[in-house]
Formats: sequence, C-alpha cells, structure tokens
Amino acid sequence: MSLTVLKLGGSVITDKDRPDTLDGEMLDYVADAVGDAQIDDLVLVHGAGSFGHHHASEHGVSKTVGSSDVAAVIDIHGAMETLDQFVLSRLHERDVPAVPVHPFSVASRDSDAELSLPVQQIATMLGEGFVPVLYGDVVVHEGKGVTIVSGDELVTSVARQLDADRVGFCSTVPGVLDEDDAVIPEITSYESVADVLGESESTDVTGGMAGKVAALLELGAPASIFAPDDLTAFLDGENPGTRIDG
Ligand code: IP8
Repeated sequence: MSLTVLKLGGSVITDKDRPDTLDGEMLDYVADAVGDAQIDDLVLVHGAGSFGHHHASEHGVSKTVGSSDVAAVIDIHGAMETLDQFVLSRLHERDVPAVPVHPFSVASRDSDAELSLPVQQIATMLGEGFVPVLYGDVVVHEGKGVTIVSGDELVTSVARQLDADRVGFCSTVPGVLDEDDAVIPEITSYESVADVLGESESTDVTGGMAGKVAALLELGAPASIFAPDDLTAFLDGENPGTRIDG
C-alpha cells in the first residue's frame, strides 16, 4: 500500500480577506479532486486560513509564544473545528470516508518545543479504510500553556512516522518560484535555490517557503508544491509544480 499525505492550504480553502469565511467554491473544487482520486491510503491535513490565524493573533499565540488562557484555546480550537466540519462535510458529499483527528486532543510539545504526535490511531484508521483529516491547531506546550501547531508540521510528522510515499502541498502558488516567477520543477538541494529563497536558518517558525523547502528536503519522501488546478495530476501520481526530493 502506498501512503500519500496531502495538505490543503488554509488560504486555498478559505477567504483570506474575511475572518471565519470559507472559499466554498475552491473547497468544492479540491473536494471533487479528492473524491475522484484512485488512491490507496490518504491522510489529509488542512491549514487555518481566515479561521485560525486571526484568533491566534488576537490572543497573542504563535508557534513560539504560548498562552495559558482557556479562552484562547477555546477560540482558536473552536474556529478550527468549525472549518474542519466544513471540510469533512464537503468530503462526505463526495463519499470520501473522512474522519477527524483533532491535534489538540492528541498532540503536545515538550519544553524544547519538540512536537509529539502519536500516529498509531491514524495508522489504524487507514487500515480500516478511513481518510484521517488533521488540521493546524493549538497544542499543549510544556511550560507555555498552548502554542500553535501548523498544518505543515503535522504533515512532516505524519509523513515521517508513517513512512509516507508521497507528500503534496496544494497551495495558492503553483510551486517554488525563481527570480523570474517561473516554477522551479525540481529541488534536490538547498544550495541550488538558496539565492532565490535566502538563508533557511533565518526563516520558518511562521511557515515561509525557505523553511518549508529546507524541512521537505530532509523528509525522506518526495514532496510536491502545486496549485489547486494541479491537484488531480498530483493525485494521479504525476509531479506537478515543484518536486522537492533530497
Ligand atoms: O495554516 C495554523 O496552521 P497553518 C494553525 O497550517 C492555526 O499554518 C490555528 C493558526
């Protein structure tokens, strides 16, 4: 069996300019592609878009800055659960056997900010024919209350632990772009793109492209970054957008 982990970017499925607003048309479009896919094992992860991020910033919570305020947990997690319900129901309309995995209820960070995400439950869900759906969320963080876990972190954690065969990021950009805004078809080393992306050390925690590429080069499974109109091609086994394989 071959395992695919697919992230649906938050800015793909929500309206970035309006808080707590879905991009219903785009969500239908990606749900159609997932519903039509002939694929063995699939884990889906979605981002927060206009649902999680503004609640997180209102409460001053980020991947590194925590909060012990229960209202922060309830607001951020609640918004993400609402978005997740929309994602699940659009998938169910297409007979995708999608089931929720709520990161806040299963994951945590230790005092070194290391994420712990048990995957036995996800593996068992896959074995029983379900499509587990995770999402960026708050996680309890030793010494800090709660912090944010991004969908990207969940993708890499699941992919690494379950030895995924392919990883896909359905994004608002068609791939990693060079200085002329052309898609770079393949990246096999950071050095080859450092000029375009800058130093990887100075990035991420907020999910910039440089940090994302650096993390994906170390993943051990090929990863593709592509726009929604390439989702069907990716699910058909092609390598649209940028393929990152260290
Ligand atoms: O959209 C962020 O996840 P992302 C999660 O994948 C929250 O970066 C709750 C802001």
